[in-house]
Amino acid sequence: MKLGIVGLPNVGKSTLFNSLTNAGALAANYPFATIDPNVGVVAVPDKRLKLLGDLYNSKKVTPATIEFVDIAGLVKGASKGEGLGNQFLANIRETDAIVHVVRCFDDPNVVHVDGSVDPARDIETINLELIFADLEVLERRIAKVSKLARMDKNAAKELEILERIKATLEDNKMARELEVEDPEEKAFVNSLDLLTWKPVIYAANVMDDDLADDGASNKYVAAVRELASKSGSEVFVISAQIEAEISELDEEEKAEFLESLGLTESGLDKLIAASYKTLGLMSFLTSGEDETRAWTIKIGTKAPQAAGKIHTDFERGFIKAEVINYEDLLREGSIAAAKEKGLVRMEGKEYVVQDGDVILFRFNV
Ligand SMILES: Nc1nc2c(ncn2[C@@H]2O[C@H](COP(=O)(O)OP(=O)(O)OP(=O)(O)O)[C@@H](O)[C@H]2O)c(=O)[nH]1
Ligand SMILES: [Mg+2]
Repeated sequence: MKLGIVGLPNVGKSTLFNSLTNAGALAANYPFATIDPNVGVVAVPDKRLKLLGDLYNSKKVTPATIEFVDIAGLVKGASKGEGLGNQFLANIRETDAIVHVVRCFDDPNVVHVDGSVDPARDIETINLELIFADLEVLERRIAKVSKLARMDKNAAKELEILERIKATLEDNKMARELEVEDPEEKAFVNSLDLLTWKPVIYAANVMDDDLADDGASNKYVAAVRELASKSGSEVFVISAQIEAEISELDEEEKAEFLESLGLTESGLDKLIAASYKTLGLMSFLTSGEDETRAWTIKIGTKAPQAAGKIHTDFERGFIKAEVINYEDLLREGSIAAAKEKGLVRMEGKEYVVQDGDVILFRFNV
């Protein structure tokens, strides 16, 4: 999973990015790969992994990961070259979702590019720039496809969809507001990598005081929530500054610090929960002496396709899956004990994998 971070300049994107990549690396003792200073890989915190790894005496425990991409802030007119322009948007075209950081804190020491804090206006500014960037992509594509459309039925169909998206954007709406039911059409729109087609998760960046009640008494957060609810988007409240402090702590200190703030989870935990929810994702686990590992799949994935996440051979040669619920396994203390109680099920091709399933795939190639 890959997430791109957008927002106005100086709203806390890099502060958040740095603390997430730092914390994610620390929390699971996973060496985050800095592919590029602005791309970070974060381990998905999952308490089940360590316990399961201990049970199997695994040599290695591998968490699921999320890749974050941090880009420079956009300003009004970015598509026309204002500020640093929108040259960096290409870096987030190939992401699964957009994290839109919105400033919801007052601080006279931190300059706001538009002179005041106003989430509704700020969100609109960014959304418009994303719309303009997508329009450029569409116009180029339309120019190419329209030449073919007279001769080719497929191209004609593509042109029709492209025109429909263009009209939506010209109406100042995000592409994702367009209803696309047909799976083939959907796949085509997906392939365009339009920024406004991707789901968005709003990160409301607040002062530490606003964390305990989840931003309930912050009027800026209320404005973000109102806007987000119109498009059914997730909002999560964070303090990038606090997150930066949390990222310096070890697990135990982190728990204490969170408690002192009246919190049960960090911003990273919230962001991951919001992204899994937005993208309809869940995890299953595999465990053995060599490795215990978490795998991310879409909710509703059947056993052979889940196996294919591990290796294409597993999907091709799928025979069956030996499945046990994580909690059952932990309670029984070993797979042998669980088998005796009949808690290990043999599942076939039609089995829909559940969150927290521990699976051993049987395959033949
Ligand atoms: N008070 C306060 N200041 C913050 C918070 N988050 C970030 N800042 C400050 O805001 C300034 C800008 O933060 P950055 O994270 O660099 O902002 P950015 O969004 O990456 O900005 P660009 O890269 O210019 O687009 C820094 O001085 C941060 O210390 C916060 O939660 N509270
Ligand atoms: Mg930055």
